[in-house]
Amino acid sequence: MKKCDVVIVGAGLGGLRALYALRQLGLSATVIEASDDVGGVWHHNRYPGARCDVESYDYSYMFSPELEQEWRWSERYATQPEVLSYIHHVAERFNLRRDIEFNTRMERAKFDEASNRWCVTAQDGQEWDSQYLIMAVGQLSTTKQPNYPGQETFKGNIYHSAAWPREPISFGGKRVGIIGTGSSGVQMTPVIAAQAEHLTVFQRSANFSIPAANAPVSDEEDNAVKADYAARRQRALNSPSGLGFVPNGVSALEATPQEREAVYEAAWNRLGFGFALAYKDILLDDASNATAADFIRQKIAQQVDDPVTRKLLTPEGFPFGAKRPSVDSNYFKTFNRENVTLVDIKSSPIKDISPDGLRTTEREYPLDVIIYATGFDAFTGSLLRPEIKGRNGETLREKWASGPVNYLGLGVSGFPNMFVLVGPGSPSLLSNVILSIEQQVDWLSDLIGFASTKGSAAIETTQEAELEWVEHVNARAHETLYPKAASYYTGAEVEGKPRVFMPYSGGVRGYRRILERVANEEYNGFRFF
Ligand code: N01
Repeated sequence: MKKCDVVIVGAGLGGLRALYALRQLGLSATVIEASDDVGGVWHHNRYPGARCDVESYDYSYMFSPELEQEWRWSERYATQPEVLSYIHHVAERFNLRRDIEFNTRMERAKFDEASNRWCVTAQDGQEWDSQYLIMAVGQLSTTKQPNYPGQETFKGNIYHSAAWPREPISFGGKRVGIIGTGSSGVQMTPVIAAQAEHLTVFQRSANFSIPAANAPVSDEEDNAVKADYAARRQRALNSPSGLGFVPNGVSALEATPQEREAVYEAAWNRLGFGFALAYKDILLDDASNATAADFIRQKIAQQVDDPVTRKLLTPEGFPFGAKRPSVDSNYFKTFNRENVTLVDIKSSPIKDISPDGLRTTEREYPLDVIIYATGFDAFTGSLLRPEIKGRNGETLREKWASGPVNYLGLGVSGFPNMFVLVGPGSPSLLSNVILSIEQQVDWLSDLIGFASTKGSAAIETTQEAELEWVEHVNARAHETLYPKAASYYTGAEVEGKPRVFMPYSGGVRGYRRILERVANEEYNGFRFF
């Protein structure tokens, strides 16, 4: 058994940042990573058209001013290969690989109450004895794989967007079917449509999507951002979502229809995701939200020629933004192409897959390639896959049987010295995740430093603090419109999953203030022993 201070699970953006920070603290850390390289979701999601929908300058680490200055982003929204090469650069630049065990999937971990240490076991039998366990496994890393009858008989290839092969796939001359129209489906549709002989998109629910307004980054723009990077970071840290967009302080209902139209038009043409902040109450008030949703529906209508397809692509029945909207490049217009068909699988669901294609309850679609863009078992999928045993042998699966409970999203009572990065109960997927990672990792390093100064072997969340936090997360969620959609924020993406609102909707600034207060109160809500 190998001994170290910290085992970090996952070598994505979170795990790498945690490794860097804990080394700075003088701790010995080992990262275990199931795949053969760094990058997490950016390593796996290689589908055509994959790109970040947070602006590159904001979707990057802020811990190293030199890195900030030297890295040159080529586009406003970086492609997957560019984000991945950035992550590789970081891993090399800070010499992180030497502490990463690749091809090593965590199978279980057990807390030993006598020594206050974790025993972490990998699938291949390797074991680590560590004081701390940090789960940096990602929120969107356990794929949701449909299991249609007959899929094993399909003569062509079936791919999942998040388990994409490394070698390029040629769609030329092929009849391709995409199942799923979330961000992944929306990003790949225009790119595959331009290559395939025919593309059929199987849609269960339409969602809102905002144009990315992507553009190359000019030298002038690059210089301007870098001259003022610290201020840009401050804006991001002080914004609700960590994206740097300062929300318009006005209610959508206070504006005249003409003013609203102008504000929405400007946001539509430039802000991408930030469209939701065009007015302060779009995500809070049904009537305000309806003004934004109507504007987007009009925009969709203007882009789609065929009335039946247009209606199908128009989202209805839930507020804009309550389900994560997509950010797209020419998604809706793609359905005007002769070689693209949209199929409504809500009214005629997929029945099975045959050797030659896919059958809905209505008809058969001959296909050469099928793509599942069906998403993930979000937030808890990867946390609950391994068996994690805390105090008294209770597993995390048992503890979270009715949904995740934790304190600040970070600590779980009964699981001393275990911390979760950007998981449920934290701003996580409601924020610029990389900023949230840095916020949590720096705070966690201080917490661990504090425990070590006190001479404590263990840090554990109290049950009272945990209960209060869960109530607070719920209360904040119910001040918003988020719970009004069946989304992966609420556990609706997986049948049988507990239906609770998972991320913290109080914003990264609000969250940071809470973290600061807790730290100033000598980490109120944690006990040290
Ligand atoms: O997954 P999703 P995603 N049969 O869950 C449908 C991030 N991301 O991979 O809505 C038929 O959003 C499902 O339909 P419905 C981002 O946070 C970021 O697209 O459940 N259809 C839906 O249409 C994003 O939100 C980037 O009715 C089925 C789709 O599949 C998150 O990842 C890029 C089905 C799943 O959509 C997830 O996005 C891409 C079934 N059995 C993704 N099961 C960036 O740019 C599901 N669907 C950073």
